[in-house]
Amino acid sequence: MKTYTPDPELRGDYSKAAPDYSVQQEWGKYTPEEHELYRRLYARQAKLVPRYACPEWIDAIAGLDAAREIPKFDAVSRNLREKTGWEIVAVPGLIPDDAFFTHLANRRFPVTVWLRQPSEFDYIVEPDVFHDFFGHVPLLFDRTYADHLYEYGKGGLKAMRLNAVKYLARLYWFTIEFGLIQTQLGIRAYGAGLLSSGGELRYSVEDPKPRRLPFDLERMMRTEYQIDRYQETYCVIDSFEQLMRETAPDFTPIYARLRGEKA
Ligand code: HBI
Ligand code: FE
Repeated sequence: MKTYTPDPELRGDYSKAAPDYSVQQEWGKYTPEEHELYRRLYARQAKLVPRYACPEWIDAIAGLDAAREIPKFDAVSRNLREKTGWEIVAVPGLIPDDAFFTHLANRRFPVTVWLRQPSEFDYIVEPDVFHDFFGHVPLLFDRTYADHLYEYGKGGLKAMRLNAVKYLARLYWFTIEFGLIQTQLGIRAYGAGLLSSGGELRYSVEDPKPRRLPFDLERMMRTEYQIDRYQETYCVIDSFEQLMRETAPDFTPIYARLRGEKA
């Protein structure tokens, strides 16, 4: 088995992680200050999401009772298992691609246990529990989105064998992290990086500056992304069914083409 040396800059305690990188959430160890910070993050986003989040996300968060304190993953997992067969698995932070994809391919979504510092209220580079939970978990209650993410996990393991994770990661970035969706109410956000952001959520939906392009798989896979500023380009899907349908084909010839090989 490959050993994983976390980037020395990565936060989180990897020393107690199981081989699949799971840890205990140890909910009792969160401090009152952490619950308070989480509550403030939640309250800020709660003012924005009615106008900017997609309906599926809004419907799901209502059933989660996640506004008061950092949620207990076990309780949410019980609920989620019933609805879509998914569960949450606690992780120390970013984990290697193979571990990440393997969890998704088993309908387990890795959620970081630690919360950002108060000084990072507006911006954080790495995913923390607020981003992972608030941004990603509600949509796991949507059957089509949940099925897509399961397929993505399987596609990730395949992309590793084909040495093409770079291309697949771009798809994830422009959809699961920063995706927009066309709805009857106009364009809304479903990407977790948007839903958990104090500034970019409104920007992505409303600001005239960024480009909002229709779904184009190869274009996404060709496009490098910036992790440290608002996106210049967003991809707008028509529906989660479209996302599922357009990502169903075998990507092997596309990867070959992108590498400049003959398909
Ligand atoms: N680990 N915890 C965590 N969360 C992620 O979103 C994540 C990860 N490891 C790898 C990874 N994402 C990406 O490289 C893949 O989506 C491509
Ligand atoms: Fe994320």
